[in-house]
Amino acid sequence: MLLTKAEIQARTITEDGQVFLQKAAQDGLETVWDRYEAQKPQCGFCEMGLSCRNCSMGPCRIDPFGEGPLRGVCGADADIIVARNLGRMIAAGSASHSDHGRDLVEVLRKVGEGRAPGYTIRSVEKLKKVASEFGIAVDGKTPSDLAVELAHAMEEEFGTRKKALTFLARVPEKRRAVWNKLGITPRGIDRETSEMMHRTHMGVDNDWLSLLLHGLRNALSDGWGGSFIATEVSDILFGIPQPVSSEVNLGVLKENQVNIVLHGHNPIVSEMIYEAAQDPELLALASQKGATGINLAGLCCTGNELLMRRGIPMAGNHLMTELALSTGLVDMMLVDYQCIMPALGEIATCYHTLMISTSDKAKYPHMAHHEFHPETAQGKARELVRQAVENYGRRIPAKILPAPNASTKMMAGFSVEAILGALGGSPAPLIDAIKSGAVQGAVGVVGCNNPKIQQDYGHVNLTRRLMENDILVVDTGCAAVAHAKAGLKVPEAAAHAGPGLQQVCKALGIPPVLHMGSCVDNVRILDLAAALANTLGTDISDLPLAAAAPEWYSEKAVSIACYAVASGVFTVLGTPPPIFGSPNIVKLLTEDIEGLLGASFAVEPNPEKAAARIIEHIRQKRKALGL
Ligand code: XCC
Ligand code: SF4
Repeated sequence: MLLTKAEIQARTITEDGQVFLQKAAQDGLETVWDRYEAQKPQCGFCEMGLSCRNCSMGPCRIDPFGEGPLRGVCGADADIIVARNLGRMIAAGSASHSDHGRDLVEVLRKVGEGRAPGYTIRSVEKLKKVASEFGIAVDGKTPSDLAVELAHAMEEEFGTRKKALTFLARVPEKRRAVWNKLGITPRGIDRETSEMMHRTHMGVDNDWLSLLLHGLRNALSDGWGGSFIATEVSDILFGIPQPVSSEVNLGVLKENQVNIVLHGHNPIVSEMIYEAAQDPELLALASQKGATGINLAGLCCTGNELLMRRGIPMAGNHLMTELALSTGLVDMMLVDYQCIMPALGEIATCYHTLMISTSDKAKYPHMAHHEFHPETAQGKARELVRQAVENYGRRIPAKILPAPNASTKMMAGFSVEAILGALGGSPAPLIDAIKSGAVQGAVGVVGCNNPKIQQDYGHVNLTRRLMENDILVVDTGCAAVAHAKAGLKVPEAAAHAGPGLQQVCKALGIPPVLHMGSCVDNVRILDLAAALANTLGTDISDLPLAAAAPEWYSEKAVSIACYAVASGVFTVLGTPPPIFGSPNIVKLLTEDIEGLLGASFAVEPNPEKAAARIIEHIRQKRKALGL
């Protein structure tokens, strides 16, 4: 059934999204938005966090109006049930990032052992730096030896043998004291997740405050542990991102080239595909088939990883993943894991697209499974790129619709190293700009798309307001792609910033919105915040900083938001988390937690109002610093 113009516009602000929503409808596809409509009304108990199925005496639910049951069969009340549910969301998010990190550590070890042909150490400098942080003597050792030693040391981080995670050494003293006082210093990465699952089993931790405190510790084990390892090891293996120009939106898919779209999160597979796509033999095959080249494009965070390091263009963010297929131009989509809708495989059956899953832990309906392992990844990548090339000729002309709009230019690659590089090697110029007021503060705008919110509306409007008020925006994940599509990630976009920020951007030749990477790369933002605080000898919570996730959907986003607040950063969520069934917990997280951590959460779906709150927060922080 075709959609009306109003229906389409209510779903997304993006031009390509609007075109391909109609194309998908014409092709008879059911999209994430249709399935969301079909789910309405969604369960009110679950929305409020008041349902529990943690054991087989249940499922249970608490009546928020006090007319029905106020306790589950075991006796758990609203506070306990909401806290347990939130705790399990954090555990799932933290586990996802951390398992991603572990997979990279495995590759690092195998590279060192000479068992991962095709992979190498691209940043020996970072390898040495991180190895030193782990107490490994680096002098006189080969990169291979160091890789093995560092991998072993990192494997230890996942277990229980440490009192605190190694990367906590980068955290300002004052912040560590806060964590020690509250008893939330993260220990082993897996340990905190495992303990969360234990605590939320029936009959274990039934004090909602104690559960939530452990939730923060679990989230910190992600932020300063699993995700931190993921980012640092990715840099060691694939290189530290440096500023790079690229393009974004469905216009990056080429009619006359073999289009391979890479979707998911972990760069392990996509980096090998990137290498294979340069293979002269495969390029020759492509031209034999009538294609002028092999074109890679990214979706979600696998896309962000490739964009940051190789300048590979982005086809889109989370809600574009189905619509990308409806162009009829995708010859192969390769997925690894996380945020890959299980609907994708079936949608692809409408086209000639080959759908390939690559991880032993992530299989999907209607996808061919080609498992990648470090030992065999190089050969596997060539085999799959060859298949994609051979599939080029099987496109169905009647189903092809190239994007009517040109792709939008963007810049990416702003690792902490790159930002400090642009500043001349130290954070001092940024601190000076903040002191002078040219830059009022900095905000991380991060996270997903969610069909409950008009696609990209939350990100783009919040970010525009912040820029206009001289607030530097750093971003990651699908938010970063939203900003790029809106044209905010080119130096010329500084024209839309306030006068102070405009000047700083012009002087440095940078956009007002800096792409810092994928979702695990939110730790780059933490790292930068910690470096600023350390330079000033203060705590992160003293700085004029904030974070926002205007359109978040995933459990990983819950973990990220929790480690941001626990690290001292005020965080505004656009979609409401399932906590409103417990007034006690809402009060704790939005008010009282400030006294414990120097930061709190806010929930504000309206981006204009969210911007106003953040601007006010930054004003307060500046005032407290005497600025
Ligand atoms: Fe995007 Fe990272 Fe969210 Fe997934 S979670 S929708 S930001 S791809 Ni990371
Ligand atoms: Fe019900 Fe308690 Fe079991 Fe949850 S743990 S399902 S509230 S009995």
